[in-house]
Amino acid sequence: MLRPQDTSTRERKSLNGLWQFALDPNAEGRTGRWFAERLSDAREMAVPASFNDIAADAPVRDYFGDVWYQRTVWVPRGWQGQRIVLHFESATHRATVWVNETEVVSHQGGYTPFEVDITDQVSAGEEVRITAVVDNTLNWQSIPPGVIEDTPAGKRQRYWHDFFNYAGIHRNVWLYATNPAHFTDVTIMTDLDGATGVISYTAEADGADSLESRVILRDADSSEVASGSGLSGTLNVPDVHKWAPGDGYLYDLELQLADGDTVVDSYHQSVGVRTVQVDGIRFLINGEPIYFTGFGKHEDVPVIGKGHNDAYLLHDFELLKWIGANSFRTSHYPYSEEVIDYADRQGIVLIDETAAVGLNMGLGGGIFGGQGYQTFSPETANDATREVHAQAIRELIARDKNHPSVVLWSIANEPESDTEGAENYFRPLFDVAREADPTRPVGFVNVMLAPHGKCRVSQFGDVLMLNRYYGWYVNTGDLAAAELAWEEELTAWAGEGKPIIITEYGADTYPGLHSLAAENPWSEEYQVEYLDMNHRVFDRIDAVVGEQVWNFADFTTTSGIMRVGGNKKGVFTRDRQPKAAAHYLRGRWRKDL
Ligand code: BDP
Repeated sequence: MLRPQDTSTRERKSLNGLWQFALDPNAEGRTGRWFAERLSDAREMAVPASFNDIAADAPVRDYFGDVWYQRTVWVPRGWQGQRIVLHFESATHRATVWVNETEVVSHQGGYTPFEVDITDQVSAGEEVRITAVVDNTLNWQSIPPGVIEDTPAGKRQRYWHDFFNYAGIHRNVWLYATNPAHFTDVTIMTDLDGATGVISYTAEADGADSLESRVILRDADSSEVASGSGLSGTLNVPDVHKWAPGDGYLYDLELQLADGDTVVDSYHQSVGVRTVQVDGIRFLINGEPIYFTGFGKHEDVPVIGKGHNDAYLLHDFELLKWIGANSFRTSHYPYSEEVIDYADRQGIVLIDETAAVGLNMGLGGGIFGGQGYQTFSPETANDATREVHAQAIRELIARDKNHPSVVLWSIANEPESDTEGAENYFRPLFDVAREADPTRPVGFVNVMLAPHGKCRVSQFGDVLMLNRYYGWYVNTGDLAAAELAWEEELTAWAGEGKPIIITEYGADTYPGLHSLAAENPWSEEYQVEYLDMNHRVFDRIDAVVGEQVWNFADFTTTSGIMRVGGNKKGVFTRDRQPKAAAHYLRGRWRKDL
């Protein structure tokens, strides 16, 4: 699938803005054909945004089930004879869409795009009604998983991940037009031959049999540097300007379908020329070792929840630069494509993660209450779940395969990984990822419950990604004991001979809470001491090639006795003010100061 864009032959119309919106607590809308007319009893809802925090209304915030979005749109009159497509960048966690009374598409998976050709349902110059029912419930066959339980107080949605189940239409919605003959996909792979960049491209097109296909590569100044013909080929760029961490240099590859001198479809794909490789315990970009500095993040801001917002995007990247971070992980789901594009342009390195989080019934007894389920079983996470998970991996890679910023796929966060069930579940998923992308390393994020010697899934990964909380969940307040225990475990992992990225370490910190006794958890001083202890350990172990603090900013999660107004492990507060740890990290990461 290609991202909608405006080009000399393509045109988009944004459907962002205010839509009609209605909850459907009795699940009547589908059988009652709510799509067939204007939604009754509707309020207005912002798109893109999570719906949860917009209304001052607890039933909206905690709602689970179907919600309905509806709006009308005029199909531009100039689109006569064009192929017209309706495109959602995401709908969390699944959606079915109608154009007028015709059902046109369904999609599951809350963080990847879907689209449908609606040429036959619409006419240029006429108004159409678009209705989407979005269902945010989580079950054992969704990624992430969850369960709806009957309680004396009514039905409750439970899930096992530590962030709020924000839902709705979180990203852009587009109507766009192309020529009936058009490109449908392109895959770029890049390599280096000395100072020459080697770009291989493979495009796919529909209705293009009698057309000529060609490509033009331009540098950042729009000067042509190479060209080719055919749906696939290789371009060489002498003295290439490589994409590298901190240097988000991008070329533009224009794909053209031409009928003689007439270009009928033009699509622009940005290209960063770089290589990624794992070599023993080193992680190499362009043959040079990288040490990852940065964070696990969330898409999480006041009022709009997980809705994409350009201002926060820019501000967060400013803060990354300020603090000296070269990378982050899209914990715990694929982020908006705007984020990935911007990372490409800023030279920020990404670990790109699926939404497979919370597949672990061993976790969180104290945080989320006893679980009472077995993670992998015919009744819980089963073969059908694995197929949904496989599809989530394929859709993530299909969406993000051409982004130079993405250097490593994370297929899950902290799943159960110390059982035979886990091994059987995950082995084929690594194959799915490698088949979808033979060029990037693949891994998953290991949890503290499956330490070295117990984990049965790490053997499949190219890189070890570890989340550890020595000095927080264990050895709380005793950093000396934590340091010894942590170094012992990490030394054992180092014996695997793979690069290790510490993808989470962190301490909840209430901003403004200070303590002279530095070993007083929740204080700003403790967060600094805790991080410093971790860094002493990392610096003693060669195989550690990265440190990503949990978390960039405080974020909203489910309520619980271990959370005070959300998860407070942020180095910045939710409104992006620095805690003491931010200044400490800046001192460690900004080598230029
Ligand atoms: C890890 C999870 C992360 C949590 C974090 C924490 O990967 O989502 O928010 O711990 O406890 O288990 O803060």
